[in-house]
Amino acid sequence: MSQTFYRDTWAEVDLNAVSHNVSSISQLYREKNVHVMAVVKGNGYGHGAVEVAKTALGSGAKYLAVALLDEAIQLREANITAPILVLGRIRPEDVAIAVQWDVMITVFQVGWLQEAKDYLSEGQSVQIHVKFDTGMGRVGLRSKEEAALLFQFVIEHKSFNLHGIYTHFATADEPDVSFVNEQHERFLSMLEWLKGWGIKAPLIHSGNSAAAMRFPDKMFNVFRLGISMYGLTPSPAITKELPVTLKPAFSLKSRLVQVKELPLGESISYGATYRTKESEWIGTIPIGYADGWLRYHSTSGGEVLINGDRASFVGRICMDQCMVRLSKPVETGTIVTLIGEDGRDKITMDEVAARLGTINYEIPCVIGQRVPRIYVRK
Ligand code: PMH
Repeated sequence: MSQTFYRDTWAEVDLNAVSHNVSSISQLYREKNVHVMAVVKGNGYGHGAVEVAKTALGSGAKYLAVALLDEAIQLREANITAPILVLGRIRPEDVAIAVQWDVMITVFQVGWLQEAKDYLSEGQSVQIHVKFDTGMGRVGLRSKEEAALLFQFVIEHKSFNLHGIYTHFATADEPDVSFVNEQHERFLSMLEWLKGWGIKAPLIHSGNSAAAMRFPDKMFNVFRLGISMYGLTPSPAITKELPVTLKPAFSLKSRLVQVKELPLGESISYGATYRTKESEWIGTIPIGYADGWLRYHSTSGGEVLINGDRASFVGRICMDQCMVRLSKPVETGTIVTLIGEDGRDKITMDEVAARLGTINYEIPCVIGQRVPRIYVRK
């Protein structure tokens, strides 16, 4: 849902780009029975969870994944009926809420199962995906001893319904593939060992975007597609070897609210850190750090596009506004592209991420809720 808004700054999310990305990546598996689990945690990496989820499902994804139970409920409240997996640990006392909303959960601790059991009533059962930590060091079963205890408990208690087994790669986006191979081998050996016990799950998954695009032979029957569904590359180091052309879905736009000519030596913004070096045209943009547009954009050489021309931030970024130096006067109300294409030039998410010394994932996630997302189909 595009909300009503009264400000001149917005994020434009191209749902056709999402659709294109999901279908092109699925195409890599067209002859195989491998399905997409669309990862829409963190409000769909800042793009809008509900809209992206609906688009992904409409483009062939079969499952959804989120980090939190709250995020799963948000999708259910939007009448999304596809299977949803919560990737993070939910509280044992909330297990009946997961059942009530028909949400699958991630488990990896026998103690958790023992506690959660008491919160399920007679006849109630919850769908679980058991997570193995094969090298990410975040959450998951680390050893066969731990796994034996957990699976023994699952076998003995009908209230836990094994629906999936999975793991997560730490380095699938790096040129050196040795650690991916190691994690894959560890996971295979766990699966083999479980098979010896007669334990099988309908869904087995390990891959994220990078793995799904680079290592099709390592995928099981599902992969969890996050960043590249949004049209972004998992890491600049592997961009060239990707087998699909991704279309970025997210642009960030605003409109100039004031344009003025300042004579030599005038100062701009808090601290008066910038002084005009000659007579300069200065434009004011209504976005600031309360929108997630951090002050660092102005101290790290950040630029925007205006009528296809680049303009640099000058002076400190304020809470709700910031200033750029224009090469020539333009009309108040002219569109400013902070992320995305404008005519002959574009500012990519990777450019913005590099400016902040971070990764593209972080950028749309931190664009605040105060910035409305508007949905387009280009
Ligand atoms: N599966 C799990 C368990 C994840 O944590 C993530 C992304 C994905 C799949 C999707 O990965 P992709 O976006 O690379 O395709 N998780 C995170 C994270 O926790 N920090 O950055 C990305």
